[in-house]
Amino acid sequence: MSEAKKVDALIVGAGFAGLYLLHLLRDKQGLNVAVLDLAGGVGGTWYWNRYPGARCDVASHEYSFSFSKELQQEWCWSEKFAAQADILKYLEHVADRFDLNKDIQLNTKVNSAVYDEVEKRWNITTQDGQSFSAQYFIPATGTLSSANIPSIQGQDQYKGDVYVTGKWPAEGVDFKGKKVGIIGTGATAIQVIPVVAEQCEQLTVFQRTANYAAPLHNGPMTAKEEGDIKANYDARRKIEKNSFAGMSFDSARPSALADSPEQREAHYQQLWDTKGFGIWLASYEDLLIDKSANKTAADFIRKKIRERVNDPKTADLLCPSEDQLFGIKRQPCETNYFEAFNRDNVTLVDIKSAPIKALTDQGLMTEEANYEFDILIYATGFDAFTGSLYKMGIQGRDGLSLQDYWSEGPRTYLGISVHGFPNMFTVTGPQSPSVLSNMPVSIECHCEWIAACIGDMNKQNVAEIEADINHENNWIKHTMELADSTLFPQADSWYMGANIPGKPRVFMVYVGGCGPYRELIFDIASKGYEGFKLLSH
Ligand code: NA7
Repeated sequence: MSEAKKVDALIVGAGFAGLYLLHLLRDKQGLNVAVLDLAGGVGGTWYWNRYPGARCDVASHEYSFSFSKELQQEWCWSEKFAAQADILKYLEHVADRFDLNKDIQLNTKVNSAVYDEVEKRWNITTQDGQSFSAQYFIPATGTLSSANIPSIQGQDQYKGDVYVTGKWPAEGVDFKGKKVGIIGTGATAIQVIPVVAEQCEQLTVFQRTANYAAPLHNGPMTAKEEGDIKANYDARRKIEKNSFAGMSFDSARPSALADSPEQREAHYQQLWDTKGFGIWLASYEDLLIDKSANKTAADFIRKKIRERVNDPKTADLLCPSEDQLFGIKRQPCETNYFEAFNRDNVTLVDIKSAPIKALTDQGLMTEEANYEFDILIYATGFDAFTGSLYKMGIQGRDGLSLQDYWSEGPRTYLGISVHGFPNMFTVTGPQSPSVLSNMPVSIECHCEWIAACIGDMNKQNVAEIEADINHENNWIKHTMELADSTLFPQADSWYMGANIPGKPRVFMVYVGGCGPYRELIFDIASKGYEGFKLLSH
């Protein structure tokens, strides 16, 4: 093993978060920073998720950095909702424009990150035998970056090609003349299915749970729209930062139950016709709190699905059941998803009533029938929040592993810091707004807080900052109480860790909203980092 390379901060991940943090710490504070990433290029999520139809459901001008006015004026988005290739190009441009690549090591897997209590530094080792010593260790590994491939009997028997949406090959896949099977009907599959259906000979969709998806309304970005956005960026960014979800929707109406059925129908219809996430995040304030209010939106969407799917039996299967609440799983946005099932070459198979028994050499066997295909796609989601963190062998004080400390669910203070893991910051970590928000807004918020904190520590000659255990406990309690005041914890969702066998079922997101959260954490910083223990050199 070579001698450890000494840096002030070591960041893992070169997506939105890693790129911005590198810029903040290196260029604004003159620190010595290294970024490591397993991928062969920058981009994080947008490097890996190259599957057909991959696109962001947040408007392109909102799903972008706000920190550089020049950058946001220079960059032109070609579509209202950017495709994966465009977002990747944007992030590559950011890396070039701010000269970030020289401090990013790609194709580098972190094997361990261990805190040395005597030296008060993190020792990080990589699979290729490098070692680093860093005062600050910052996992910026993303919340949905560890693909979940379910364990199914006979997986090694299947002789066809297998692809996982979250690890899609850069060279693409040729579906021409192929029979394709896809497992999953979540937000990802809902993007994949209509695109692959047009390219392949036959597509069989294995659905366990139907989803409430709403039309995305993508299209080319017109010169007028771009001009209006660029003329008003400052005001728009302010609205995003102060909003609940980091997006600039009009305010939700107070209560679905207070409106008449006609008013409600008109309101839902208007959102359905114009805004992807609108019906979920900007329709009614009680939608995700009150079951009766929730049912009004659920009924509306079921009706819309039935209007779009020709075969009544298929439509029934594609409609979420009456006991499935709307929006407590992440609402997918779609383009021609429901129409894909009107095609002659697409078949929907219900694997709730007849579950998958095994993969066979030619395809898949359910409790009812056999299906054959040349290509199998897993669109089966992610081990959210903790998956990528646990792969890095993180150990804090007394050699305690993060995995052991979190054995009953993630524990953080403010979603940024973990007791027993000093000088480690979790960007958009559990118990922060994170995945229930427009990620770049939450990422910028955390990166700016972390950079300001490191700047303050250096000015005050502080060697160590660590979350106090009582404050950590109180934060967990607070986030749980907030979640319990909503319907969110009632779903078997990845927000709850419910999609991964054996994972503790704990709601992992702060639902107090981006704006109030931002105010709160910067207020805590301004009060001398209330709830943290600071130790001088
Ligand atoms: P999701 O939303 O977790 O969806 C995964 C899908 O895969 C969902 O339909 C699951 O059915 C299905 N699934 C998972 N495991 C199995 C097994 N073992 N058998 C059958 N079906 C299974 O992941 P996505 O990638 O679509 O979206 C995740 C986020 O990425 C998205 O919200 C965006 O923020 C980006 P289930 O519903 O569990 O019955």
